[in-house]
Amino acid sequence: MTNTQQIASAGIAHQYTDYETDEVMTWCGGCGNYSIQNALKRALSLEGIDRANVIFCFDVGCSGNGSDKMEGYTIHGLHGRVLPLAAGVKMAQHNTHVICEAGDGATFSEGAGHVVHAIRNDYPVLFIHHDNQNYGLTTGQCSSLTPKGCKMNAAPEGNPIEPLNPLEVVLSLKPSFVARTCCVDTEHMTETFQKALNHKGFAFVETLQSCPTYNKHTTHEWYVENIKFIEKEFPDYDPTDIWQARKLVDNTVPYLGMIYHNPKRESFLESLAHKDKNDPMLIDEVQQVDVGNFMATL
Ligand SMILES: Cc1ncc(C[n+]2csc(CCOP(=O)(O)OP(=O)(O)O)c2C)c(N)n1
Ligand code: SF4
Ligand SMILES: [Mg+2]
Repeated sequence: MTNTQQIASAGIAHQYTDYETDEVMTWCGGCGNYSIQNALKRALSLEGIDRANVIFCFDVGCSGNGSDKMEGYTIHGLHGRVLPLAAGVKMAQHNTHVICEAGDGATFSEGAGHVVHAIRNDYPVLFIHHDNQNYGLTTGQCSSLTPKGCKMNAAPEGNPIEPLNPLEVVLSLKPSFVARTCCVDTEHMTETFQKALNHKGFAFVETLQSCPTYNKHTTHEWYVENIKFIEKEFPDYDPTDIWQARKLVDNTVPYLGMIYHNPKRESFLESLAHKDKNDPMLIDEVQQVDVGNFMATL
């Protein structure tokens, strides 16, 4: 059975596809965000995850504008601040899938401090990093991931600064799940998101994304020509070996696949197990309060 047939037989695909809206489509033609969102919907359908059991947390940016193109429980946070928001949602809703999406500007510039602590705490969240190597929504300025020398808005002579290597940063933080995929391969993205949805801790999915309007260096065509698959290139690659992972990402070749996985790490929720016997869990602290009288005074 093909993936498409499996999705149809899963019976819930319509939850992710039957969405009509009067909102104006704000993504440019050919933007990588379309296929990323499509792959995420496919992954959720294939995993049989009911839309009622998912909360989507979006950062600000073109990637964040996915929030009005998806029906379900969606929250649109502040720029660079979606990770603490998503962690808070998960603390209050342990049994709900929390999916968090943010751009490279949000993740490695404005919100760089938050990604450190999200990984350190291993919050059980699927994090999709939309890496288009620029500030798309604000019309193509350099982010901390724009390659040196690229001519961008506000840097017409070329970016003078060396970029960060996002996966070097992530791997230095002792993560539990790191994978890389790319918007030009829907099947690969779907499978990667499926794996990440089944991880019990923080799943960092580096998603290489084309931005045809402002990113003229790593284009859709460039990715099609340059992506390589870890499984094919390195049949003996061991994703549980952090040093192998660090060596793999110290490279400009966009190798796709499972880069690092530590299934033995105790997840954040497991580390809270002792609270069951002592304090209430956060979700138990939420009380229903009638605010009617208060509202009447406003
Ligand atoms: C704290 C803060 N700083 C700056 C902005 C302005 N701003 C909005 S979106 C954006 C760039 C978004 O880039 P990125 O996070 O990479 O997302 P993309 O649009 O590329 O998907 C900026 C600088 C803001 N809204 N809030
Ligand atoms: S500016 Fe770039 S990232 Fe934003 S919608 Fe257009 S193509 Fe996509
Ligand atoms: Mg960006």
